[in-house]
Amino acid sequence: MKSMYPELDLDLSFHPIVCETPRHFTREQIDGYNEQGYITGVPLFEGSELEAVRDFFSRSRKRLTSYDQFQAFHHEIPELYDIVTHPVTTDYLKDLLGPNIICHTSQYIRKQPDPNSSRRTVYHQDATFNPMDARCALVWLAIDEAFVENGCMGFIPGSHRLGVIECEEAGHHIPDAGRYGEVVPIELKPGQAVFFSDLLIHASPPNRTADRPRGGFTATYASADLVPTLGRKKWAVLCCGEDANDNWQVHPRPQ
Ligand SMILES: O=C(O)CCC(=O)C(=O)O
Repeated sequence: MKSMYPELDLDLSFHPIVCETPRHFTREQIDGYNEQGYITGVPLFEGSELEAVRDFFSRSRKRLTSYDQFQAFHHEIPELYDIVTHPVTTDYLKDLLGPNIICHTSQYIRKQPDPNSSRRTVYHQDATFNPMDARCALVWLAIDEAFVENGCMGFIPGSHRLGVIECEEAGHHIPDAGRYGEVVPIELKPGQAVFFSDLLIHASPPNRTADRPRGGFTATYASADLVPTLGRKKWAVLCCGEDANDNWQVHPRPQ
């Protein structure tokens, strides 16, 4: 399979970012996104703001499923709403997606330390999960320090330019992903993020440390002008600008 929605006529090819005058990323970073599919080491949260974010995820552990993750609560939980709509993040995103931006998906994964762990995230492309053209940008925010031994993300640079690749039903796994290039580990300090294309092939290995949890929060963003083609509106949070064509079922900030 190539998409969860084979019945939809989706454009699942990469369209390079055209940004005449980047205001937050540098021109080199935008060119890097087009060439490699990502921009890493972006500082989003620092100081007391970072402490508050880490404290929120620490308090939210009760929400974790048996897979050590929880999904799509950013329209229900004020703290998550505030994280996905934070102006530092959305300012960067404006260079990639334009002035009107929604966030339609989010996910927190806390990889628990376990020297015997086999819990990996298999190689996949996020565009295969979405009922829309491949125009989304993901932001993966490190809640804890993320490094190779505790299961940081691994990217195959340039793989986004291949479009969607045949994958298995289970986890949308791309077998033998190594044939598409060498994996680059994305090591990050808490509060730093990596921005990446929904077509980039990525995965993360198990956390085999004894005592270093690896929490990471991913949010998926798109231009509000992108139309989700499900035959009905998909819910989203409006992060900046407007949804002028009423494409999304926009949720207000939860109280
Ligand atoms: O946090 C992880 O280890 C995996 C996240 C991921 O693959 C994704 O958000 O698409």
